[in-house]
Amino acid sequence: PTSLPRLLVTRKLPADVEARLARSYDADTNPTDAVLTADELVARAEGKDALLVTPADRVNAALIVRLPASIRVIASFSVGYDHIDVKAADARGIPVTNTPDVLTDATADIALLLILGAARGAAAGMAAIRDNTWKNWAPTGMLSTDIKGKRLGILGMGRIGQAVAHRARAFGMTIHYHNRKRLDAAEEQGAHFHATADELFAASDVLSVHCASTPETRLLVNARTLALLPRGAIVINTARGDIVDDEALISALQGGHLRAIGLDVYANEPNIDPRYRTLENAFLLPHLGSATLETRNAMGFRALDNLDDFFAGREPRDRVKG
Ligand code: 8YV
Repeated sequence: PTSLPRLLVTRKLPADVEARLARSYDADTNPTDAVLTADELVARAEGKDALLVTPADRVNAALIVRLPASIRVIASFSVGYDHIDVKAADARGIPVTNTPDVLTDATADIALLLILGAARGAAAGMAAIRDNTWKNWAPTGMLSTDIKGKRLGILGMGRIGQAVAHRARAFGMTIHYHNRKRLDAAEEQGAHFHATADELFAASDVLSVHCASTPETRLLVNARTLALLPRGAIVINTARGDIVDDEALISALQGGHLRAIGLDVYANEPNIDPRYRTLENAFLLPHLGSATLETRNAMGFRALDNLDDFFAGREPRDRVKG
């Protein structure tokens, strides 16, 4: 019998995904959630044909040059691929794939949860219940703000940004966006295009970050651009933590320029800036964007579809470009 492609899977994946990959691959899987060190990953890649990695695996140029010659393809269990130096992989002729589309709705749902949670003071409300400080209902007690009628500024109007716009319209928000290129009318659906991020910030009551993390977008949300937001604005991030300058965001919130923040991603997660843990008006989640069973199964199956394509001699559907 022909031998199955040999696959290193760096993290524990959902059971249905691992059951499928065991049928098609000679898989070296990771039975825990532990993240491999670079040395461990390189050592376990020996003799393998493919890697299945996640954003916790820093597949940078230094690691890629150390990979054995047997590695012919890298599939990421994620839509974001800023953890992989795709140019370095291309230089070794190693295609890289991601898992777009299948996690768009789950992530857009978390963005709306954060928008609503931040705008309506959900963190303070839960704290009042848990701390038993809620003593009575009061006409002016714990007042927050409606999202109806507010301007939602979407920074990066790709699949997830457009799915967030679709949801936000149902909540009565008007949609503004900045994107490298303007969408066509069908995609735009009446949203207001802003040619620069600065113009978008100035027109946003709620700013929601949905761009990829690239050298151009890193620290795009910073002291200067935050100051362009109207006073009392809300900042939401479900994209990547390194697009936001933590110091600037925390100062803008503590200084009263921002009403609230809602975050699902952080710089250096899970080792987030400790000040986030005690901030008022911060609705914070631990990177739950795609964390539903249905979505994580779909991501795993999509990653395996890409690997199946490759080993069948087809161009993988979700090959990304450096
Ligand atoms: C998580 C994500 O990485 O897909 C992405 O880019 O950030 C999320 O889906 C996911 O938990 C995979 O590790």
